[in-house]
Amino acid sequence: MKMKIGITCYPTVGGSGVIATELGKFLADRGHDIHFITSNIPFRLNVLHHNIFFHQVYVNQYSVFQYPPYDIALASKMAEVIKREKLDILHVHYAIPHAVCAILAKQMAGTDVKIVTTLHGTDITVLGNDPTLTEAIKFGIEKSDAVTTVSHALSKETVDVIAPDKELQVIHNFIDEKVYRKVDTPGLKSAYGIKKEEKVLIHVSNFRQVKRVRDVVTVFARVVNEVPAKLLLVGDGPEKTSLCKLVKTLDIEEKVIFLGRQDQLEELYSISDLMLLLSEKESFGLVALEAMACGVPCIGTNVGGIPEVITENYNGYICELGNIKQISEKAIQLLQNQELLQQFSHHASLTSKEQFKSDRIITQYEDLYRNLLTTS
Ligand code: GMT
Repeated sequence: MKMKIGITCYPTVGGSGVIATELGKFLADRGHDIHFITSNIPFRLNVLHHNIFFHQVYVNQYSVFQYPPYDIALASKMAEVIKREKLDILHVHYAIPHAVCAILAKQMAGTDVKIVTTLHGTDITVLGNDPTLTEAIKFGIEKSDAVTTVSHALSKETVDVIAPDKELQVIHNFIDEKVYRKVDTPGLKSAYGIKKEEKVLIHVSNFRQVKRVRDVVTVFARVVNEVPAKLLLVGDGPEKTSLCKLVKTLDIEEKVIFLGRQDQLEELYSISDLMLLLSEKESFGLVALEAMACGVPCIGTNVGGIPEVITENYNGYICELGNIKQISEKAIQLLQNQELLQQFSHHASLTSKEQFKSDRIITQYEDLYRNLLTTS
């Protein structure tokens, strides 16, 4: 059954936008009509597909309003698209504002479009604890026709923080295996000044405080005392300036390469030996899965959904949050053992191909949509 599916997400760089966009692309490949309803073209929507459509939400600023009415403009655009395109499903990413807007839009449109909400983390782990928003998040979850979370850990946290009267279905994240795979990168290492004998550690994030990039740098400072290595720091965000200072203080400026935001991540992963994801909040950790798909083992913290992606002593290690000594020792031990490193690298790519196979995960979303349409 071919479905007409609307998708709303934040179109900016970020895991939730990536998942929403990739899901739309995969569903379009399966013959469904996909309608993105977003404030800007999602950054990963970089293909021309005859059944992918984009409906832009315009938010005008009026002097009588203190704040631009994004939520109302979005709900209004959603209602317009639901009616005109006869949407079967509206799949929104984030409970607020998107689920709440979708519920309002459904009422405006007066159709029986089914609303699916996917929770990605920040909407629960940060906003869920803000008393000014709790009731709106609960409402968005309970009034959706179906709600998914990207990990078991996030489901548990949603129940603990919001206690919604709603079943939550876990559908893990996925990556596009055609993009994320080990690729040939002739000359890339030497272009970055990385010597043959040096190991490459990588961290990718938006450099927010929750990502604990300071821990990444501090761990690396210990690693580089024992193993010739370079650290690639990919991304940008509020912590960048203080990180540059830390790198200087630790006297490792020659060893750390700040790359800023990058697009061709598969090439950077392909020259890396180890990823560090040491966050204090992480509902899934999509970058760990991307790295693993390119054969890079990961060390992550025992936080949120990270242990659902990284398996201890198989494709990496799970360490205590902030335990610099433990994390550094594990990293050094792995980087000094070429045989183990190769084994973990092989396991990492197996994990992405088997446990998080995109085909299987897209089918889980398709089944969810179909069930909603056939059981109503
Ligand atoms: O991690 C971020 O700061 C971005 C955030 C987002 O909303 O895009 O990522 C969240 O969703 C991703 C996709 O499901 C997950 O892989 C990330 O773990 C999650 N981030 C947090 O939970 C902090």
